[in-house]
Amino acid sequence: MSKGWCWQRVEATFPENQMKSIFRAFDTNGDGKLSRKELKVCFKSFGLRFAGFRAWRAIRHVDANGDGMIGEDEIDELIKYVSKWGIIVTP
Ligand SMILES: [Ca+2]
Ligand SMILES: [Ca+2]
Repeated sequence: MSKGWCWQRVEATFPENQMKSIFRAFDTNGDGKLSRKELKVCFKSFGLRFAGFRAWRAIRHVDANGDGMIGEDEIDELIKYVSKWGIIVTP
């Protein structure tokens, strides 16, 4: 598989609790879940291109209960997922 245009990486390291509070901060409607729209804004803020596409991919990959959003208990998986893009989360 070739390294596609969509897998641009950023270099960023966050402690886990900071990363979680960043994700929570992007829950703009306060329902405790990250929608695709909220996630897109979040990824954009990391300087990632194709944020909308990434948000869609991330939710498809991470959304365990199938409600189309990232809930509190799915954030751990999301953190693992974004590490592929160079966003490294340390304990
Ligand atoms: Ca929300
Ligand atoms: Ca979910």
